[in-house]
Amino acid sequence: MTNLSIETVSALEIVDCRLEPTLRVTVRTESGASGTADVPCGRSTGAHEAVERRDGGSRFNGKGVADAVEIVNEEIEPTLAGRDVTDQRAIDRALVELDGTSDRSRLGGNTMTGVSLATAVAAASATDLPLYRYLGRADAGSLPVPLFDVIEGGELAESGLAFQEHQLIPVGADSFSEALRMSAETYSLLGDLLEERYDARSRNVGVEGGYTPPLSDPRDAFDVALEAAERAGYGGAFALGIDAAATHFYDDQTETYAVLDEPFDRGELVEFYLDLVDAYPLVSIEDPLEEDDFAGTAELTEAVDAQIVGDDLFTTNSDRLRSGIERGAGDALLLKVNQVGTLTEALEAADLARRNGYDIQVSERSGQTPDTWLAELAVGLSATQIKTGVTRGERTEQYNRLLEIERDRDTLATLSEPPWS
Ligand code: 2PG
Ligand code: MG
Repeated sequence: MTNLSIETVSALEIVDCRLEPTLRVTVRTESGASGTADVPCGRSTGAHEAVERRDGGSRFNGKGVADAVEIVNEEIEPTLAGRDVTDQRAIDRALVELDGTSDRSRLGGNTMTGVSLATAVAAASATDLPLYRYLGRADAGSLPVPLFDVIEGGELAESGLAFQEHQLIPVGADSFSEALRMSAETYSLLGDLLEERYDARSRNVGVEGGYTPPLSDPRDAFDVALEAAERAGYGGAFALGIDAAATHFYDDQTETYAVLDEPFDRGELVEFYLDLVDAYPLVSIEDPLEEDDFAGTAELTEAVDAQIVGDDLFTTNSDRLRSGIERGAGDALLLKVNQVGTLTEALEAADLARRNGYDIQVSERSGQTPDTWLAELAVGLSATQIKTGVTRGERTEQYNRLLEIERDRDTLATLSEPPWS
């Protein structure tokens, strides 16, 4: 045994920002170093994501993770004890083998994600490096550009909007701290503007801290967001993005999408996106079509002058990403570790994306905790973009960690250059 050997792996059932159970996993080494990671949970999940292990029954309305805790303590700890904590690949391979399923349903994608991430956090601590530096080795790049989900809809809020996220992107900022300040000023004025234009209840926020005005047309959301930017003195310094999360307003019986009053077929929805990009500074569209429509997504990617991000489309899965690359579907990968279940596989998907000219957007889940491994991962991976909602502590802690990294690392004081730069 070396002092980098894993001694214990343990888990605790905690709650996320929705007061729903999730896992906090701790890995300890023989040398006494330890690392803890919390597991995020999605709501608008993709059909091809790693399956979470949940208890069922009445406890926590079926969402408890007591079985997963037991799996960590009884099965995973004996499997990993004695292994080198810095050998992330071997540890993740052992988890995949121990699980033995293709969808991670035996151990649970949540269980595996927690152990995998806690291993990396413990390894960083054991080698005396900040996590972003450990993940990025010597060359952790510049800071990611943040996309702020300022107006919510879809599965994340009852605003009436079909698209899940309407994002403001501070494309005119020169540094992360400037991007954050510009966005904070604009977000605050957007609240005033929504109250003037609609009602005070518009200020209520959804799961990710974005406003929830009573709108049904995304163009109204764009107009008001751009006007807030003007008022803040940043006209032209913000672009727009959306996460359409189209699977969640797609009816597979009629093969139509419920975006506005009349349902759209695929061709009409593609036309709608093209019109939006013509009329607005819309530079990023996530999941424009239902999650298995590679052909339609490829058509749009080819036709539109905006980044097309695959979330439910790729589910951070190299096989699905490869299909997308072969067909020309999308040109950016949304990266969520718990979609695939291990850090190694997420990093492999990131590598594949990068080798094929796809940008990388590191992303939160709608169910988060204030754990900041996400911010570290974005920097460690040199991802050009991060999306992590807007307000609420579990989101703002990511921004605060990025501010610390910016301060600590002069060479990182520059912002990345996503495709729209
Ligand atoms: C998304 C995410 C996060 P969820 O669709 O991109 O914003 O939602 O975590 O619910 O899948
Ligand atoms: Mg999404």
